[in-house]
Amino acid sequence: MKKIVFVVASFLLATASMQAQDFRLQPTPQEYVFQNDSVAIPQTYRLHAGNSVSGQPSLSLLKSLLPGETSTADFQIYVGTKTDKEMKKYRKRIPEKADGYFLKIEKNRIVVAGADERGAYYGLQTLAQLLTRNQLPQIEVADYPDVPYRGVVEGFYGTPWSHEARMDQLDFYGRNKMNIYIYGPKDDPYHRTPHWRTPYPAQEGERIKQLVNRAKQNEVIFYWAIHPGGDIHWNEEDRDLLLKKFESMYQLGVRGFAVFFDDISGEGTKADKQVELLNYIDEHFVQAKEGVAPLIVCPTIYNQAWVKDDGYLTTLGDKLNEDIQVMWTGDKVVTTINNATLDFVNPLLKRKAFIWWNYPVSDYVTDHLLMGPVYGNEQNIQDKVSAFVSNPMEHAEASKIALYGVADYTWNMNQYDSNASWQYALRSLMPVHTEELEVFAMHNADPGPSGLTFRRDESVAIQPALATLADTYRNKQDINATAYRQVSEECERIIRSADILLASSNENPALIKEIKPWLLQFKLVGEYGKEVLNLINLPAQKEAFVQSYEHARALQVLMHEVDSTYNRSSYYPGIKSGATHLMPTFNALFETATQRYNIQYNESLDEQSIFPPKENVKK
Ligand code: LOG
Repeated sequence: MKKIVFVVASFLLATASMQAQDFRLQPTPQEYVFQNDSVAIPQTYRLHAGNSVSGQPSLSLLKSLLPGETSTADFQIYVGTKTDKEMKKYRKRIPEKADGYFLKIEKNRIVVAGADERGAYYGLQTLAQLLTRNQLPQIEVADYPDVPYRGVVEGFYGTPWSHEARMDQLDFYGRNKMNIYIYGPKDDPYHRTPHWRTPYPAQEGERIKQLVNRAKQNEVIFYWAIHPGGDIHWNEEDRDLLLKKFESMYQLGVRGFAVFFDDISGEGTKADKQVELLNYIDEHFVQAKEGVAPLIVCPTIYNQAWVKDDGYLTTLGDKLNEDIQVMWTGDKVVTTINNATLDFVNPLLKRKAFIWWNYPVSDYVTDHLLMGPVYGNEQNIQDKVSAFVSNPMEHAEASKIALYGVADYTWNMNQYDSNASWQYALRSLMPVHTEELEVFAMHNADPGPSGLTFRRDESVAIQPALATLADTYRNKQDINATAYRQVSEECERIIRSADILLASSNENPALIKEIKPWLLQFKLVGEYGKEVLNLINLPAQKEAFVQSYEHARALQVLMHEVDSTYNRSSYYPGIKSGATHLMPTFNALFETATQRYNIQYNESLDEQSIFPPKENVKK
């Protein structure tokens, strides 16, 4: 579909208080037109609300944004969906897409017209973003998502998110127009073996109830996933226990259900048995009960690299009831999503794949943080997927950096700009110390080598200087002054950013708490880099060299200590920071400088850098 985007720059320039360059609607709307004029934020207004939004999240959101409703005001606000008579005049302007909306702000009126209730809610979320300015722009927005279901699957190994983090995430999804959250943390014993058959204890059940309600307020569909394949018996007893568990979740308010068969072996993997169970659940539970969303399955073969000629996917595709959604992670377990893998799998599944995107999940490299931009997914796959959900890190707040990107990408693929979206995420998470967070995030982005072979760009801007420095030093050429200065400045920036972020926990307490061990490590990386730069400058000064060497060595010991003190995850314990470009370069410089010193003075300083430790074998 062709999209038209008009942004009238003069409007932005005309309104000095708006800091135009910082303003961005998120996710990027499909079409919008700014006029030159702006409108004062109405203190009072007369409300014309359609029946279809009465008692719905859209209306509650409006009332929380603008409390001044009265029957006498001049300013009018119209809210509704295309079926409401109040919307008659605007019906033609509403995009004919689920979750779509039309928003118009004029001198004396605001119109929010949804294709459906969720669309009206999203129109109000756009209004909410515009209300963060001093004045409202006169604007017309016609908007809808590219991907019908966008959101998160909490599907990682490791410590499940806390209740508070989940509540906060659901609000975040609402604000960013994501409409699905799938609960399936591997280490919740009631999700998987051993207790998938048992209902939650009362207190945990109560929490699920709260999550369901919070999801509803945010127009998010709350899915609860069960993972029975580790020890399921294909008999009536287990089938009925599974349905009983689902029934207990239904009683808590859950209206979306998923069955995960990933990462299992043995009996549970049989395609025909899985299909039989899933169709049974579909017919006797999902279809039979009031208001339940389509069933989702994560198959055992959920990525292209694992496909054999055993007909597993063909069986699912041919035999699963047609409204059952099937998850797919792409051409490998952890990868970016492209047309080729969808062209491969959709015909086998006989439906559009439901994408489970394994990013920014870090359970296969828990000693790393994945804080870089979201990039690499092809930007024209919208018509080949039924949904796109991201599997995050066990660090909920830090995962938002990627989730802002996922929300933006899935809403408006063609116009997705990964760097702009990343900048927006950094600014949203740390509005005051955005630059410091950017420095940290750019150097903590790559998972590093692992069996899953997924890599991300890291330390991009400083890479050329690091390479020049390392090459010239190794080849005994003169130290390149520019590269030296750039790396030196980067080390200063790293130290400064780490300190400032460590001291800024009041700006985003949850984020700083999650990343604190990595900030401590990051600061040491900066200090180590700085000392190594000293070291390579000092071959002629024996004493000064030894002092510098001792400090660099001490910093290696301290980094080792951070690495062996924090994050005792049973998966991959430890704390790695700047591990792809910064540390290897600093270590190479350290080692070469020490070798040369030993030769020159016939000494025997230990030439091996001791951090990171050598034994690091990953899944
Ligand atoms: C698991 C998932 C895990 C992810 C990354 C799927 C469908 N299942 O290899 O729980 O977080 O990889 O390690 C997986 O991706 N298995």
